Amino acid sequence: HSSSIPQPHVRPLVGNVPDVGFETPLQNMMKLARELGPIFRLSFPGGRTALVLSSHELVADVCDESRFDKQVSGALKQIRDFAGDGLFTAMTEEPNWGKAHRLLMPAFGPAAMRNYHDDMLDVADQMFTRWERFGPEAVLDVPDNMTRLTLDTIALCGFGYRFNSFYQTEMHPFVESMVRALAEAGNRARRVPLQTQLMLRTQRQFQADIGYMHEVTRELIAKRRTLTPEEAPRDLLSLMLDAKDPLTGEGLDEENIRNQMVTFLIAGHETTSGLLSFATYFLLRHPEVLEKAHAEVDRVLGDEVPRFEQVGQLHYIDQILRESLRLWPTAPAFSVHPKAEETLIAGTYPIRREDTAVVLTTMLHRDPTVWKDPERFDPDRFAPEVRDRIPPHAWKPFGNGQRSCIGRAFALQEATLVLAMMLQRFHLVEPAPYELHVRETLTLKPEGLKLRVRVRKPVS
Ligand code: MNH
Repeated sequence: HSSSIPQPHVRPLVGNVPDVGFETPLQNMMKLARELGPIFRLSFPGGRTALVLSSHELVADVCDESRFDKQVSGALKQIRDFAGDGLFTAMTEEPNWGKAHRLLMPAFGPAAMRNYHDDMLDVADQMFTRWERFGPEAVLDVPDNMTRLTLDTIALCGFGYRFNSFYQTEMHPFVESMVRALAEAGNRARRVPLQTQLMLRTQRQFQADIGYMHEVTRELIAKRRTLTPEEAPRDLLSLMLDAKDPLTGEGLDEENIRNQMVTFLIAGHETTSGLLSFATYFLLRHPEVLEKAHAEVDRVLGDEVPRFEQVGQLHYIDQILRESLRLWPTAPAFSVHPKAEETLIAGTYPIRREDTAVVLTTMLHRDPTVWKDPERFDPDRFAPEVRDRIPPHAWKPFGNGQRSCIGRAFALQEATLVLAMMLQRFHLVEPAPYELHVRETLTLKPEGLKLRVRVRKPVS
């Protein structure tokens, strides 16, 4: 019966790898979904099978956590070479997942966001002050700026460390190592293992990048240990060093703390910087949305430095971010597998325990049975009076259930604050017509998006 699931032609040895490709695997899968429909099959070297899902009915079924669990395979499994059993790459049944999840949850709850406000403001102010000084003629690279911003923000909020990316010409070397290692992890998942074994230089570079990332985190821990308890900031790092899991009474060991730090530095900035970049892209494209957003920011913030309470009142900015995450969810897919040996998806499609169900979020978010005119950018889809009508599993930019994004509140707090400050201070100008070019490094970014800004009003 499984033969009724569409699949691109399977080639010997490499299976469907050429269909997915290396530069733009996600966009190639989007194309396949448009051709083959809401479920299709891919076969990979080593006998791995993936069912790629993009309708909200099929996705709702695999979001049933009593039958499905996160699958750590493919690129995620390769990322374990540097993020180990950190939250993102741990398997649910590994004791360290539950332990770290329970221990860290309080630091990511809505109440904890207040603690991060001053640091978020600090870094955002660095970026916007720099923009002001460059003046209205300067052409700013949006993803570059947003990446510096989000990396500095997570390092400062999480570990009390300043990368000071806005005071350097080059991005911090951690970013280069991280981007290269993430790309290699993705590529490894699509090669036959023998290929990787033959690529000696690539292997050496991968090991060097991993070594460097670990060195950075080791230094951060060592620096922290030189501080007295009174001097140490109450941040993620001090929580990880001191707190005990309420269930087992155990703390996290040093290797796991390092894995969590690499995880937060990666997961905590790539996706949020992509979100801010896409949101900026959509604002430049939609003058009527831009105008409404300026009006809300003026009403809520006036010309004051934003306070924590005000960020929660920027409802239209929040809608813009949600709609940006609908069209370009910057973590564009997640994977699950059945807990039992075999089950049926939506009572119809058989899937085995070792198979993967890939939720292709970018196409789920374009399911025409849920979203009217799905390609159109329209923040009003998330207006308070209509958002309850969106089916429960139709919008999943942060993944599913207990394995969903722990940093969701953090990301939205940061992105709302930053977008609002940008609109408060500047008129946005598109320097030259930009054609969207989505670059994939496991996450998505609008590569080459440029911006000029004209100061609107001074902020006191
Ligand atoms: Mn985040 C898991 C998307 C920001 C830390 N994140 C996930 C998943 C998605 C996701 C999707 C689920 C992946 C999977 O099922 O395999 N995350 C995002 C997006 C943004 C984001 C779209 C910003 C926008 N994430 C952040 C930030 C942090 C963070 C900011 C940290 C400060 N995310 C995580 C961690 C996990 C995760 C940690 C793994 C959680 C777990 O499995 O316990």
